[in-house]
Amino acid sequence: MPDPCDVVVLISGSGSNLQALIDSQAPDNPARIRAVISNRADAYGLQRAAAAGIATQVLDHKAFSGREAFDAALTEAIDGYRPQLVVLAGFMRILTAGFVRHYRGRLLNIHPSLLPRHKGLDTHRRALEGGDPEHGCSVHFVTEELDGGPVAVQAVVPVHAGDDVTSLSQRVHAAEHRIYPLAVRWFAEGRLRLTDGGAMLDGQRLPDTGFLIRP
Ligand code: NHR
Ligand code: GAR
Repeated sequence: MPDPCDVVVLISGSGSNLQALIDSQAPDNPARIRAVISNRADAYGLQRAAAAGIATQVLDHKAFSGREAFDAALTEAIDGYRPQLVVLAGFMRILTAGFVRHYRGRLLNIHPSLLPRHKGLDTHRRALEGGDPEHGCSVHFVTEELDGGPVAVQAVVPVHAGDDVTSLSQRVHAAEHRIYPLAVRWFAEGRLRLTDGGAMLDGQRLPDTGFLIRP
């Protein structure tokens, strides 16, 4: 068994991806969620964490003079737990270059699209309006380029005739809840890492899609 991998999870909302990560904790999984930090006091994910006995903290970005000050406080809060991995799970604040550099190679995000398609917000609506035959989600290492870091895992879901944002986002969410625990576990096991050449799994360079999962 590898050493435990301490994880801090950042959230802003419902925390269903956090729940999937909590549910994936098991004796044979080295990932250990040590703390959950939210920029919103009303994030439901804080209740999920508390119910699982995980430490929680709220850092309201509106209480800071700007992004640099918020990210400095966030860094201090995170580093208090000395994590090997920081996971963005529906965290809705863009992070400064300094923050991203500090956690280079140990910062993952899940994004609700097949990157590099549909970076940014409102991805399900854009996939529908673009007539995309397929949509999905991507786990990627966070770099200074917003939603542009190397992809670790990607899951494809079909777009069905008659889909609306609700039905499509539900299908994507179900896929998110499969691939985020998988990616976090691979990282915790030392199998997934970021190098100057991109994301690697078991010593092999991953393709631009990351490890690709099709329906
Ligand atoms: N930070 C950096 N530097 N790089 C990334 O790749 C990041 C990041 C911070 C968050 C998640 C991302 C997503 O998966 C993420 C990736 C928030 C926004 C945004 O516009 C965009 C992308 C993502 C998260 N946030 C607004 C802001 O002004 C606030 C929006 C809101 O509060 O609803 O920060 O999509
Ligand atoms: C997820 O769909 C995640 O991909 C997305 O927010 C949702 C959070 O759900 N992330 C972003 O849009 C980041 N900008 P959750 O709180 O239930 O995990």
